[in-house]
Amino acid sequence: MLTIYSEDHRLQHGKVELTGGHFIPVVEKPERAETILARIKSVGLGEVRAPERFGTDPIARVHAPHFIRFLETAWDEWVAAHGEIDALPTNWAVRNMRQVVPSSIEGKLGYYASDCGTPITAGTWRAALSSVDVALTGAKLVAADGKPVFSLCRPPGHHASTDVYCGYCFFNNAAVAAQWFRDNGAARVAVLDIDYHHGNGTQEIFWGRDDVLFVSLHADPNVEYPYYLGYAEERGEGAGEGFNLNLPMPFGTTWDRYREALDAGLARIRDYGADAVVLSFGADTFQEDPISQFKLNSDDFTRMGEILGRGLGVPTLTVMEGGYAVDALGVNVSNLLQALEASA
Ligand code: OKP
Ligand code: ZN
Repeated sequence: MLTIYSEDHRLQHGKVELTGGHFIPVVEKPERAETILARIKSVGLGEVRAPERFGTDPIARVHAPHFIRFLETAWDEWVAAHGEIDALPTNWAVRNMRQVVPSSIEGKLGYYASDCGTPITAGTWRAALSSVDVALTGAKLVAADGKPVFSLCRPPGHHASTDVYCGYCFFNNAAVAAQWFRDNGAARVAVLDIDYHHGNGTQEIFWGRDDVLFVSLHADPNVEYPYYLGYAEERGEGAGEGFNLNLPMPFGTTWDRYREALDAGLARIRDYGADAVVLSFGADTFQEDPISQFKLNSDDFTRMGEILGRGLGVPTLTVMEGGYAVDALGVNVSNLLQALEASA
C-alpha cells in the first residue's frame, strides 16, 4: 500500500496540555508519526511519497473562511500578547454568552477552541495545512486508480468542525478528503470513523447532508471525550436524517463486542452504496492506550483490517487519527493496513 507522509508534521510539537488538573506533556506528539513511518518501512508496506500542495481552497469547502484565517494568524497574535509560548485558551464562549469574535487573541482562542488540550504553536498552521495535503494527495491517488492509500496524517482531524478546533485537531483531514471525493466525481462518500473517540467534527460537518454518510464506532460520550456529541440517537437532520450512525460502546470493550459494531457499520455503508470510503483510523482502541478504555489487542487490528478489506469493497483512503501507545502504535497500524490490503 502506498503511504503519503510529510515531515512537516514535526512542526506541531506542543509542550503541555491540561488534563486532570495537571499540565502534562502533550499526548499527541511527533514520535507517533515517526514510529508508524518506521514500522511501515520495516514491514515493507510499500512506497512512501511526499504530498502535493493543495492550498486552502479544498479546506474552505468544509471549514469557515473566518476559522481558516484565525488559525493562520493566531500564533502571531498570541506572540504579540504573550511571547513565544504555546497558546492555550482560558475562557470559553459558552451557552450564556454571546457568540461574538472579539479582537483580543484571548477572546478568539475561547471562541474557536473547545478544550485546553490543543496548543497552537509556531508550527501549527504549517503542520495542519500539510496534514490536509497528506489526506488530499491520498484521495487524489485513490480516485485515480482505486487502490487503497494510507495518508499518515498528523495532527489528526476528526474533532475539528466547521469553525471549532479541539482534541488535538485543527483541520478535519478526513472531511476535507471526503468533500474532495464529492467534488471530483464520487456521488456518495462514506466516512467510517474507528478512532476510540467520537468524530464530532466530521459528524457536525456532514450533519445535514445525505451525500456523505458518517458512521462512527467509539467510546460512550456519556463517560468519554468529546462528551457532548456521539450519542446513538444522533441520526442527522433535514436531508441528512438517517445518514449519521453512531455506535457507542462501553469502557472495557473487547473484540467480540467491537466486531458486532464493525459489522453493523459496514452493513450500513454497503446499503448506502458509497463510491468511495474515507477510513478515519485511530489506533487508540488498543488495550494499552494511555488515554483510552477499550481492550483491543494487536491481533485484533489484523482482524479489523481483514473485515474492512472484505467488507468495504470500494476505493478506500485510510487517514490517520489518534493512537497514543507509541511503543505498539507502529505494529497496530501496520497490522490493520496489511490485512486491509491483503483482503481487499
Ligand atoms: C483525539 B483523537 C483536554 C484534552 C482532552 C482529548 C482527547 C483527544 C483525542 N485536556 N482529551 O480522537 O484521538
Ligand atoms: Zn481518539
